Amino acid sequence: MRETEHEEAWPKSPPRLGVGMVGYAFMGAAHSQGWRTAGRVFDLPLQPALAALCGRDAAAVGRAAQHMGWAAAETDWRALIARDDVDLVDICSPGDSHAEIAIAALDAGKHVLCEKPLANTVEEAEAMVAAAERARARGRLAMVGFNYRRLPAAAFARQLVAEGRIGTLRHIRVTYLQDWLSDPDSPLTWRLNREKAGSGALGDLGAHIVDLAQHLAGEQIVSVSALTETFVTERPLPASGASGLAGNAAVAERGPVTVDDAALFIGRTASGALASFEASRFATGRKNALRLELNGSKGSLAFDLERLNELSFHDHTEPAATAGFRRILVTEPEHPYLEGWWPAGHGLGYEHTFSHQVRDLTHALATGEQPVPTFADGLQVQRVLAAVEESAGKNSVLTPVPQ
Ligand code: SOE
Repeated sequence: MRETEHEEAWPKSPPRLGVGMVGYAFMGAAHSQGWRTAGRVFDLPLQPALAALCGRDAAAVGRAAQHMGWAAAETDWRALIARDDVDLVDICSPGDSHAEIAIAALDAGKHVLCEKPLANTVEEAEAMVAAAERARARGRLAMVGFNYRRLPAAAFARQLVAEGRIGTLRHIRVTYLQDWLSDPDSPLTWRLNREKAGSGALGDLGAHIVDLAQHLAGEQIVSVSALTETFVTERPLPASGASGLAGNAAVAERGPVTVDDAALFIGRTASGALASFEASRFATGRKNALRLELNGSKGSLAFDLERLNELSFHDHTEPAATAGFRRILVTEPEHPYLEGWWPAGHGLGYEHTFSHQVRDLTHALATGEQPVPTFADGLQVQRVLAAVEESAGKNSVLTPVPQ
């Protein structure tokens, strides 16, 4: 086959996008899956190259790099940012590192993808937004990784709301429930330390449901009233070799839990709709149960992460005799993101949201358009979380019931 025929048959590979990632635990593994897979499913305008993985423990990060498909390993994020083969820095480390790494990477001329929540404080998030604005003037872009926006069912729900299919929004009702901390002898990990994590269930799970609710509704939460609780106030230190077994933990040194175990808050949206949110790590039996319902004047939508290929839709304009919630199987080629995957009915999973995140991010980088959610979107979520903590601190929401 002559050279030109070959080129026409097999288009050239798209330009390389060198990625450097900080952190290799759960989110690092999930993001690696997205970076490895997206270019094999979608026609990306940039081809991600897993250039380098960064972690403090040289042996552990070396093993993780080999296992997850990264070409090199670094033990200092500053060295990662300085690499010429890294065009984008993906931050999958605990929240206390997000601001320092993102600002340094943007100022060094790299694009940035930062895991949620954007930062541990509003002040840090504001500094990150300023850095993103500086960088955008130089053609470098930043995005925050609220991956649940990229579930096909969630993206399709947003389309239906935007088309007016549920009419005027009246209610948002969303919960995100896990139970991995319900054992009081589970060790005191970084997620239970305010300096490392910023907050507990509120920032970890609450950030997701605030962003997702606002994204689907197409409007923001403007006021809240809240309760938070720490059910278990101290736990065995991991260094003491404690396990989840009561016997070992009984002798292990214990340390204080300095974040919330659960948050419960209500709020109003800009249009006056009422919203309720619940985030807990103590909902025994619920493993990763994000459930959302929007009620409007013309209909309702409901979603359950444990049935993530489905969206329930009630069209209230239908005759009552035949109306009711019906299940939409969100696997048709015309549904968001499905064009790259399997025929109708074969279904996707949690991990696919990270490939969708890479697809959208690479398209934005290639065209120079701002990827969403932006750091400013992340800052707005941080402000909602801060208002929740302020309200919970006042305990203003509780009126004693006369006994
Ligand atoms: C918490 O356990 C967690 O890992 C969150 O940090 C992630 O953002 C969520 O997608 C799954 O649960």
